[in-house]
Amino acid sequence: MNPLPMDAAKEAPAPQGALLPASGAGLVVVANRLPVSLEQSAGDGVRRWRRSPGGLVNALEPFLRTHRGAWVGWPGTAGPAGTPAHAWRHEELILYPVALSAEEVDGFYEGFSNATLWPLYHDVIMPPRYRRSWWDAYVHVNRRFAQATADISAPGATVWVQDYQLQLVPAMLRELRPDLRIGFFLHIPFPPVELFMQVPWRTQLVQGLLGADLIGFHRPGGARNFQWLARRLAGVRVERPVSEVGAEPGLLGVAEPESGRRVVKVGAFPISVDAADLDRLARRGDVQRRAEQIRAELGDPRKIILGVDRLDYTKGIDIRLRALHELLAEGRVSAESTTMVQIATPSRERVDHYLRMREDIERTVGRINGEFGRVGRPAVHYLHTSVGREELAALYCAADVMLVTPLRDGMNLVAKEYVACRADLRGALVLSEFAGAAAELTSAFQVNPYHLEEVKSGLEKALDISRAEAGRRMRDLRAQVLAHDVGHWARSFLTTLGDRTPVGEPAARTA
Ligand code: GDG
Repeated sequence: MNPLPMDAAKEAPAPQGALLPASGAGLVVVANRLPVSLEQSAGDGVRRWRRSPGGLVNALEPFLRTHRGAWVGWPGTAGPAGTPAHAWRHEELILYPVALSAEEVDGFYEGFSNATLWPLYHDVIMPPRYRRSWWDAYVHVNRRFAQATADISAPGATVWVQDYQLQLVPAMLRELRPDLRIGFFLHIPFPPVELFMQVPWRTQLVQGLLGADLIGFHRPGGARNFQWLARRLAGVRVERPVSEVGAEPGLLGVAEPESGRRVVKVGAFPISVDAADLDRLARRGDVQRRAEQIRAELGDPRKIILGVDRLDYTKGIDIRLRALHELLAEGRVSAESTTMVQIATPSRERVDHYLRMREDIERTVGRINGEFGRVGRPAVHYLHTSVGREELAALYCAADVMLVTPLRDGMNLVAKEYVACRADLRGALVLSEFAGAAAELTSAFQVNPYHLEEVKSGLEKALDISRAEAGRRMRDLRAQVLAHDVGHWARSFLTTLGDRTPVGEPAARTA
């Protein structure tokens, strides 16, 4: 039995069993968070590990499970620094924790990751803050992740590093373990080059990523921005540009002291959801009954509008509330017949912007309900909480209109989950054109979230849609999501990463 490296974990059920093969794991996912979190049960008060909600976890967990890989990540609770780590098992997953101290969480996670990179990569919706101490923490913690991964990877293993918190890991890991095949995937948008150039440590970030054999983005635009920056900041050669369409990745030639040249592939891999699983879940009798019950509990309105997001300023929750408010005020939507439900999952509650945004949103909800609600019948039901998977599926099934209005979003899985849950071919999706998902979900009502009148008319059209048009649009959307699910995403990334077909000498390509 291996102890967990955190005080809090002493109250959790003990991890069991001999885990990693002596030679190490053959497939390793490295992410900021482990795919579990410690939760206290309301019933017996005991703290247990639970699978955490969130895009990354939902996307990777089913795939990793079938491949019996290991997952390196932070368990989400600060513990004493430098505690030795041990692999442990949760259900089918082998987990390898990287313990972070409270200071490391402050500098690396809340500081550089969430107050510098997150706003910068989302079009500076909020001003990014550049602090040298946060950068130092980022470098230090990335090195810890790289070391942990080097310790548990089998010779020649495939390692898949995830997301913006770990952009230095590929190069650090390559230095420690040149035998590994290293992939990196960015779950958030990669910004326009002019914005990226703000970062005082821009060259180090680009060089960190260039340690990978394959660097994946949601959209070709992000991949192209990266290629341009790699040439400009690290002097690498663009041997094949990323194309808008087509499966072939772009190629960068990196000069290496020993081999002379190493090829880094760069491409777009739009993530998706476990569509078949959600489809099955949503068809279940208990989920369908719960959807009907939700409708009844809301007072059987003619139309239900739904929003589901982490409470984050990128998601445009304020915009959709403003759109609804104006439509109600103009008499274009009636609170008698229409009710909105907004699930806002708590997120990053220690970062200032988030506290202010939460207050703003709650004030707006209060104002709408004050003006348009009546006793027992608010216009907006706002829940600052996370709901279970079945409940979420039931909400998707109950919603006539799904409102997804981010100002910028790497992909947005909620939009795809809604579609996957609507086998009945009913319901309508209003989708921001600044979500990565907009490139695939072209039969949604697409809106520019910066143009309030457009959001209002998109919402109005979705509310007034005929049964036939809803069916046509939903059939198109489902064809896309069911054929391009999360398995397709993971397979295409790992196949491209594993493909060692010689990609030609630079002279032949650029002559
Ligand atoms: C990042 C990128 C990209 C939310 N509330 C509840 C709940 N959720 C689940 C949703 C969905 C996930 O969380 C959210 O995923 P998103 O894609 O919408 O957004 P981010 O968390 O910002 O994810 C994003 C993603 O990474 C993957 O690459 O698409 O652009 O920002 O799966 O269902 N799940 C449950 N209860 C909730 O209350 N059970």
